Amino acid sequence: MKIEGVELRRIAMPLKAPFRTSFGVETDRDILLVRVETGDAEGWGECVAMSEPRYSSEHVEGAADVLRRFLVPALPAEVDANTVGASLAPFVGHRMAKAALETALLDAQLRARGESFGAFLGAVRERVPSGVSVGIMDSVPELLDVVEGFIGEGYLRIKLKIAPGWDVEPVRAVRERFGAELQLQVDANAAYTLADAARLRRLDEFGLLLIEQPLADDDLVQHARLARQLTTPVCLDESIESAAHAAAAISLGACSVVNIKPGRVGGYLEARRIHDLCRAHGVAVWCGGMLETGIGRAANVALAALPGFSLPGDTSASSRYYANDITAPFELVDGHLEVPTGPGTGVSPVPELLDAVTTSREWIALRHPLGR
Ligand code: OSB
Ligand code: MG
Repeated sequence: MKIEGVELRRIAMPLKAPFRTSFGVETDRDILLVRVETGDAEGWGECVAMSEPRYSSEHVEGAADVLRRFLVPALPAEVDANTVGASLAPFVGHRMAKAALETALLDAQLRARGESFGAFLGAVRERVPSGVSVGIMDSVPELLDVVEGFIGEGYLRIKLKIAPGWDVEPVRAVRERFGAELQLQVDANAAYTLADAARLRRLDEFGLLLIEQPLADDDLVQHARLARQLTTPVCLDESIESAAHAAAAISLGACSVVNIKPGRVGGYLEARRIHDLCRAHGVAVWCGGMLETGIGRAANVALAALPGFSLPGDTSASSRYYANDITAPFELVDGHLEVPTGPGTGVSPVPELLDAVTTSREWIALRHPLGR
């Protein structure tokens, strides 16, 4: 596949409601979209880097910079999305930027041959169960109202963001109000240390599906120690940036569940490798989210249809995030999202909707000397 050029497009997407976590509050997403143009097709990738490096070291402006200066210029004249990772590997890190580019290339390649992401990745389901990630609220009554709304919409699992000072009480309140049958889990985004083990043990009585990333991203050893002190299964998010990290976490006993986010691990191919590895080791996986538009969501939903995804993902409907998505909205039907079946991701931005939220565009033409 010959690439004519790559467009970096920035869009501003106001969230319907502020999303508060232990690392900050998000009100408007500043999102980088990558579009590649080939002779036969175009392909889209959504970069999940956030505007500030608080969830991870990447941020949107840094991702745009590394794409324009290093990753796009490193593309060979003849690109195969399956092997392009090797051309990007000399540049350390920047997995979210790499993921966006590789996804756009994969999308173009699959569109050109009429194959869907789901078929390519190995999806075994036509629809995937959806959970919803609920941010930190100002009060427990407000939280209960929000959770009640999501349950009413049909979400099959609730994830509560927690932080020191917002953990046992909100979890207890949700359990008391909605009962033991509610599939419930928590996400700390690395807000605790091993010194908080006694506090975290108090969550054991609530029958949670899992606790996500209680400790620092670079602390697999301490996660293993913590896991031995809890009955709640430990799930890792921030700590798992590659299949190698997943292998290390599994062999240390640092987790028994993995949240797979394709952006965090450098793309869908690495995400599939992590899925395969976890499956072989009996480690459950589920598909995380980064407040994506329909572009990123479509590919996530395809990934979540692989056989090892045994828990509902943070694959919520478009309406959970945005009043107006840039694609046809993903809708919740019986608590599930349908896996797109069209070529590539199966979705495209609606030009007028996309233009209305675009804040900048940059075209990077690919020049290969001597027709290389
Ligand atoms: O830790 O899973 C996380 C959103 C942004 C950054 C990190 C996380 C999240 C979420 C929301 O929990 C997931 C979603 O609904 O997209
Ligand atoms: Mg998380």
